[in-house]
Amino acid sequence: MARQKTVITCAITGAIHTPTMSDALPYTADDIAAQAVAAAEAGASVLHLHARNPENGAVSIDPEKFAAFLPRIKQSTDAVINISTGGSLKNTIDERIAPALRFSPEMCSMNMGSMNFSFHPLAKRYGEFKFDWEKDYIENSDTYIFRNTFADIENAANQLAPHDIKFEHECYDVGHLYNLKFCMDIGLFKAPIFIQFIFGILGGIGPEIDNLIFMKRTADRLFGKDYHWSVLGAGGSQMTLATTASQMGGNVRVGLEDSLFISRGKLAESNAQQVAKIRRIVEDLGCEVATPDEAREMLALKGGDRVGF
Ligand code: KMH
Ligand code: ZN
Repeated sequence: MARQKTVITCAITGAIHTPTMSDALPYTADDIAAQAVAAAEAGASVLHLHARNPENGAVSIDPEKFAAFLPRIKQSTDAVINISTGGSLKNTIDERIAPALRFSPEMCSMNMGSMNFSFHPLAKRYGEFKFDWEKDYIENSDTYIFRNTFADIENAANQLAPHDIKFEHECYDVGHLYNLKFCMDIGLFKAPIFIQFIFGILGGIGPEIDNLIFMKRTADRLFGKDYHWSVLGAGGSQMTLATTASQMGGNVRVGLEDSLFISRGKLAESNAQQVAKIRRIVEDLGCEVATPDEAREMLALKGGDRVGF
């Protein structure tokens, strides 16, 4: 049987890293659009997008901020657009899904459980910050609860259902797979589902290969053949876990949202550089990278002509 091609998702900017940590982290609409297009040209078939305040790089879930770059990305690339619904640890689920409701993308994220979600240890690495908001934002992340209750998930799924959006089910620990199974059993999500196994977030499961095998085995037991999967390793585990996942038949996610580095201790110059690296590894090890249309077919997406931007 032919081996399934590998879908590379690139997560362009996210909500964890701040401008002080890397000059490459995009936060203006121009830079988000340019880096997204370059990542697609380098081999990413899915672009996972957050928005930021163009003045100071602060995280934003304002749909207007998405409006400043979505049409530009669509004009220049055929890649699948995936809009985050998890982009703030401080807002309600209704506020977080507003961009996806307004722009009706082919994909959006769906976070599958409530958890601690912290990056406060990063604060100690930087003496000075480019912008006022950064230090408190990072330090106070030890007080954040990333809220995704069953009621929140059901509310988001019901509001988004008419848009026929495929979810990137973000699972940060093994319990989240059981949450997802429960939600499928009550009819909230339909197969084939797409699961993003996430490793290395403080508050979630750690980035060991043993844990990847455990998550995969658990998902096999719960979902049988009715699912596709991808791996996101945060920080230093990004490339190792992506490489392992691709060799296990899974898909991969890279991007500056998840790691600012291209190799140990060396900052990445761009999102595209990370995509090019994982593409090279995947191809050298005998797999083929999926085009956007191949990703659409595999994940049963509605098509780029049915989005709202
Ligand atoms: N930042 C990642 C660890 C989302 O956007 O909904 C998870 C994420 C969540 O991408
Ligand atoms: Zn994200």
